[in-house]
Amino acid sequence: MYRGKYKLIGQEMSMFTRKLEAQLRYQKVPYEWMLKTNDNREIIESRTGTRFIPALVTPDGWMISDTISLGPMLHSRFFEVPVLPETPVQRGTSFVLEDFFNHWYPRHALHSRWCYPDNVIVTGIRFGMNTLLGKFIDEELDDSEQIEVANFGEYIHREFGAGACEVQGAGPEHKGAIQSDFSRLLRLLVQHLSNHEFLLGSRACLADFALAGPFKAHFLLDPEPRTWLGDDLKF
Ligand SMILES: N[C@@H](CCC(=O)N[C@@H](CS)C(=O)NCC(=O)O)C(=O)O
Repeated sequence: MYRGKYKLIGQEMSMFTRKLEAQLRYQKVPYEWMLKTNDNREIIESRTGTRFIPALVTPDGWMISDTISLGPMLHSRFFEVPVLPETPVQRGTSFVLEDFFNHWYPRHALHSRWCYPDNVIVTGIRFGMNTLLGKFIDEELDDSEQIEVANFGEYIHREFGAGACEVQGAGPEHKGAIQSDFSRLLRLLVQHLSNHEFLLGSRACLADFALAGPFKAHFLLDPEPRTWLGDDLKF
């Protein structure tokens, strides 16, 4: 009944879109991407009831948002690849860690994206590709498209980025605290993942996807946080 193709609606630079993508990939859910753009924004938001991404379209015709509830739903639907641990302690730990990654790392993600002018330029072009042109970030741009996206970073920084950093306590004045907290995370991860394949052992759980999201959408993609990765994660 639930077999068939799913659709992941979101954007490539969104940590929660990448979180859901990680789960879809791990569970081998058949899916395709649909970028949320200025042209389809209204119709998507009228169905999901929210401006937040991602949303998931299911083969049975739902369009649902919020990875917090989508995670367990996909766990049940694709039970051959479970992503909720069986024991109560591990299951509880997975939810606690998922919540922590969802709510703590947006600070580092927002700060590293919007508080460094060179990063704003690069990331703005990528946002413009997804939002204005409906293109993926590895696609080519012609001359007029390049002009269209050139100053989009400045626009999103003004309309969203600067304010979001302030609300999250992640503005330029928090540079030292955020960078040192990020180094601590990296040290712990390198130490843990040198002995374990995933956060809670040999299988991924919801917390792993919540960790993968900000790395894929921000820390491994944006030029600024890539310089924070240090020797252990040079690539
Ligand atoms: N609880 C939601 C959070 C989703 C979320 O915060 N998405 C961000 C993008 S990564 C968003 O849509 N932000 C839009 C905004 O703040 O206006 C989930 O887990 O899916």
